[in-house]
Amino acid sequence: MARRRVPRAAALALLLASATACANDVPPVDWSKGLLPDHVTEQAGLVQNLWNGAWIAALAVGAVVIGMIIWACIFHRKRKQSAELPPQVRYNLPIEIFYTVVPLVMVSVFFFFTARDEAVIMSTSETPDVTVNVEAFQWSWRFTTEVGGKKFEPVVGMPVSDFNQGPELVLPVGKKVLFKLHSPDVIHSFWVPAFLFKRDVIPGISAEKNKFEITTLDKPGVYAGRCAELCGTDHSRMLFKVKLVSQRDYDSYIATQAGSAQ
Ligand SMILES: [Cu+2]
Repeated sequence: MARRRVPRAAALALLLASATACANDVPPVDWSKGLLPDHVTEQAGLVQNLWNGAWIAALAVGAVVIGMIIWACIFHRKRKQSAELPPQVRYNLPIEIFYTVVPLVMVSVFFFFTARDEAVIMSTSETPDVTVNVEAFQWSWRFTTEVGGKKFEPVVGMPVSDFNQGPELVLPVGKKVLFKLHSPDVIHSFWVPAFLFKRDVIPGISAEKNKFEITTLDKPGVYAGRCAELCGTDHSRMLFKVKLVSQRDYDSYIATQAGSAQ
């Protein structure tokens, strides 16, 4: 009886594994829009797809597992009072291989897509349009922008209760922006929910090593930013805002800033 079920179970596992593999190729799904914030970088699109794919795969696996539990509960109940044990399947090599291989396949599929997307998300180009040096300190942020060989006066913040009152980081849409992160005191974490990305800012790790790059989408607006690592008394007030503007608005913003040639 058990032996007959093995090929069927193996076929099901194959189907599951291939369904998991396909899940990541589907275009961005809108149903999750209410669950993750609307994103404003190209890289965040990959994160959104990865997240959707992982959920679809997890739901498919969950549905099969719960279905099998319900099936066993209904069709394999103890019907009559009897001392006889049902057929035992201990030391069944095919089944043991099966339930070793299937989870390995599932984990490998998750790992493959995660590693593939992470490699893209964490890559930096040699030619960013804007470089932002981010200094996270107890308890706010200092943003120093470099554009076209010029370095501008830092924008420095103070602890605030509303991100709109925090330091403002102005960025142009449709451009490559390189962030270099640095902390003089304790561990902080640079987080803009609309980037679907956060990164720890660790004292002792140079900004040259701790960096990431985004390509902003054409979505002008003001987006909240915060510290995502408990860093002391005013951690919750370590808020800032990212303002995405058109290139023309960005040029006039830069023109009003005091800067120095590098
Ligand atoms: Cu912090």
